[in-house]
Amino acid sequence: MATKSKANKPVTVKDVFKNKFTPYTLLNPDGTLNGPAPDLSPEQLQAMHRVMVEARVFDERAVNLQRQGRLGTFAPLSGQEAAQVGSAFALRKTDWLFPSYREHAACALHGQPWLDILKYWGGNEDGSRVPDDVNIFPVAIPIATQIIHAVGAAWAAKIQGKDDATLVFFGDGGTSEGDFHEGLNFAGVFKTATVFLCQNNFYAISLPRESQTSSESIAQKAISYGIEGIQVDGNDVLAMYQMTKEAFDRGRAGEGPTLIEAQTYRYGPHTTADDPTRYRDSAEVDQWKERDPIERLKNYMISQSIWDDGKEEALWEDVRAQMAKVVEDYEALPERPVEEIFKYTFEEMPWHLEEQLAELKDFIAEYGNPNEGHH
Ligand SMILES: Cc1ncc(C[n+]2csc(CCOP(=O)(O)OP(=O)(O)O)c2C)c(N)n1
Repeated sequence: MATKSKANKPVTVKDVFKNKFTPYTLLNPDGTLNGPAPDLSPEQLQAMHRVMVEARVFDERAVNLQRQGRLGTFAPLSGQEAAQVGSAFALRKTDWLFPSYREHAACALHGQPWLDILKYWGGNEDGSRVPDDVNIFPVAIPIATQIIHAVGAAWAAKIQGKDDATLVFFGDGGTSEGDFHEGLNFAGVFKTATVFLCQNNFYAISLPRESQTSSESIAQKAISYGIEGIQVDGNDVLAMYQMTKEAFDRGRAGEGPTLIEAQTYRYGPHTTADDPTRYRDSAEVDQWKERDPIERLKNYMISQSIWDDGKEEALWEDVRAQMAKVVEDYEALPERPVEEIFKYTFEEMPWHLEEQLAELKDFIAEYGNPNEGHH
């Protein structure tokens, strides 16, 4: 797992690229390091830790709300916090983030309010409206479509003479889509400042990674597009930050894009509509929990004497109160009219949507609103 650094030189993407089929780990589960620490202040480490805890608590609350019929379908991320927070921490405010549907931690870190994320999953159209000064694209449900958007945006920035980068998230399943191929190919040719962040959580819903592709790794796919691809321990927030930061630096300098395969795991179901016990063993889940990303950073901060058990306890308490308020605010929102789900794609509603809306209204008149109670 570990990649030793020579002398005291920080390990670079190039070093890791040489042993491209071995995931790079900097921070071990017990909190020890395999090389020099990245340049992060105690406050920055604590900020990373806080967002990871926020994401974990948000997840718990959102799944419970869904189970109680108080929220629509939800895609939990627990277990994948480090892959998202480590990489998104390397973004500058002016860089653009392109999420799929599971990147709540990355989005919150880059400035999207938790309440908006909850609104999205509650079917409230406002949840797709990102604040003006926050550079995040709307959630992409069609797999891998966001990849080409991210390349286009980075190319546009390059044409405009800006050194803004783009970070795009997708899963191991997303790499089987044509958009993945087109995006990486284009980015390689035009040397866009794009980081392709594959969170390989080893399943695309129920389909295991081995059945997804016969490639030995996802990272090696980069080679065919003439770009660098690396495997990183996705439960190691420091390795994720270090590699993404360097990939951005090279991208901004015109040296092209990077594919990062972050090996991680989702503890929960694909979405609340999925039952993972039908396709995976609980022993496998337990094994990954021993490499928990939040525990790992906590252990490191304690070893650096910048954290302690008391602070940890107070943090969880504070975050639980924060998320309780988010849920309270969400549930206090006025109910939205059903027309809204038909409204925002076309300036004028086409005939087939008008027909569907009329049908829905008839249904509600006869049977009541199935969405009642959702905000
Ligand atoms: C183009 C397209 N095909 C199929 C689906 C249905 N679908 C939703 S999620 C998913 C699996 C995606 O797995 P992966 O890319 O590994 O991402 P993960 O959910 O594990 O993060 C599929 C097939 C979809 N949303 N879009």
